[in-house]
Amino acid sequence: MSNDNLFAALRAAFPADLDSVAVETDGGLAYSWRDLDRASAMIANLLQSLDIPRDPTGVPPRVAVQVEKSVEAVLLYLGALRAGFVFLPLNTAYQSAEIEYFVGNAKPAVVVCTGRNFPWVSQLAFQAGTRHVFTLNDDRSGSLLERAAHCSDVQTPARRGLDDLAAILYTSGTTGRSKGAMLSHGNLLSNAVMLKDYWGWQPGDVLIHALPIFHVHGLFVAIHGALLNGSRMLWHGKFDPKAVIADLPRATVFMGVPTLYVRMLNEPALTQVQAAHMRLFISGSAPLLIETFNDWKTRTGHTILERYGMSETIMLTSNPYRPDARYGDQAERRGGTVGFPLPGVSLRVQDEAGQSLPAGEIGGIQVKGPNVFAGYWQMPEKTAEEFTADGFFKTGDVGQQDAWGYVTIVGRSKDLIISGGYNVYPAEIEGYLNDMPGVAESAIVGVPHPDFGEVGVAVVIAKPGAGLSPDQLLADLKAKLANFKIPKRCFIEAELPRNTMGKVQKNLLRDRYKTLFVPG
Ligand code: MLC
Ligand code: AMP
Repeated sequence: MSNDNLFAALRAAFPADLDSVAVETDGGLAYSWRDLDRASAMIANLLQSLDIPRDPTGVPPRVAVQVEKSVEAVLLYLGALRAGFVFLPLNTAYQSAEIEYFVGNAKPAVVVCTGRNFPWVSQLAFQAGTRHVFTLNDDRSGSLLERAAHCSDVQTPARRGLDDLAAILYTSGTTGRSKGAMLSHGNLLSNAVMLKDYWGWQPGDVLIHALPIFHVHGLFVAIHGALLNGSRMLWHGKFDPKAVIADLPRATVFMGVPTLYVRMLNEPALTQVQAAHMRLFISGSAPLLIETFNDWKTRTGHTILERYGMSETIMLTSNPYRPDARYGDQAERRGGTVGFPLPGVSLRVQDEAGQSLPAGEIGGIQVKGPNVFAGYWQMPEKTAEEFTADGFFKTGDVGQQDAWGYVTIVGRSKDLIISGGYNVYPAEIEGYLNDMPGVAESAIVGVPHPDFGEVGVAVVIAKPGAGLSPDQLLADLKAKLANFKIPKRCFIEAELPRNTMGKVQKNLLRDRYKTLFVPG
């Protein structure tokens, strides 16, 4: 009987020479394919040896992970897949209130955190009923590896079906409460297998990995891509434009959010000669400005391939790597668009009344396919709201599809700011601001920013007689929330603009502050 555990498919793609290098780090370490296999087996055996009471929901145990980027963190991901556990990655910037919510909501059997954060993370985890808290640092120290060192390096992946849960990715909700998108082995595997072909992965490809590994982009799209192709990764612990440019002659594939491309374009070392060995530059997670797309082509001779995805769906659309027969031989990578629905993905654009719109008309983007998640963790009502009666997922993105099939995203119906590829939900931050002494109400809007694409700006209304300091409000927020969520500026105003229904007119605020960081 076959095993649909995603790890089994990844393992089957390892090259025959297990002693060749799989990952080379910017810290000078090299990991062979055998190392990946053995170390992930040891972690899987450790997880499977733990005393974990059976979950009343019948769902396999969750392992929540908030650690700095390291190859060992990838080994933990692979080990969790092998063990049949559900992997739950968390942004390293999250602070205690955010972590408290995630562990309380997901009830992980195992939590892995950095040694530095162990005192407060373990306290929150134990309070939430977690029995096992391990540490893992980016210098290969910590109790996880110490314990795993005593386990066998041979392991048979737990038997899993395509619909079995493999990962939960939290994406913040419009009401402020984060929702856990449940991704199955089948969701992840089908998307990875399709992308291997669509993006023309070749023998000898080498991927530069410079993204965080707690989101779809860095964890799934990049890592699955490389592993499924048996490709070496050049591992960057943190994105540094100079270091990535220096590695281009040794690599063939790079994946980044638009901010990474903008920062590399600021470096004189980025030239056609330096990029000559590269095969493919892929961008996604946030809109790529047409200027960035054009500048990149001029500077490097390469046309960036832009694609579009979400935590709930992994990859949905992509510009073509090679001429796409379905759309005519001429189909090219077109800047400002996110390309065609990927093979197997059905995409339609609907108006608010639920009518499908013809080519060229703007509406809500809805999708269906083997990559689309099963629903939000323990939120059946929320899940039902986000799916149509005929099974399409409402992405919350607004766009159009032209007569050729190219999809263009023009906006979002969800109140969301995408800053440097991270999602920031205004409702969450407004909630924190509104709870602060002296604050009557607040509104957070996104405005254009040359580096992050978009950043949050806070507009705060004081209670009568209260004296508020914008800097103090931002400092108070910083004490509570992940750094990237902190508005870059704060203004105290007399009132918020409202329409006749009393709804805050965020478009007017966006207009008021749109030239704060970029010239008008
Ligand atoms: C850091 N800061 C940010 C920020 N990143 N603020 C807004 N938006 C961001 N994205 C804060 C820092 O905390 C710091 O605050 C200040 O801004 C300057 O930081 P920096 O040193 O310039 O940031 P850096 O550490 O270099 O990080 C920037 C970055 C990083 C672009 C490298 O944000 C990043 O890796 N982004 C990629 C996100 C990603 O992988 N998204 C994929 C999601 S998956 P202070 O106060 O300390 O000065 C998805 C689906 C799909 O969306 O389709 O792929
Ligand atoms: P996340 O919830 O972090 O997975 O973010 C998903 C959101 O990122 C999508 O719903 C889009 O709004 C946005 N996104 C991803 N890729 C692109 C892209 N290429 N262009 C514009 N927006 C994008």
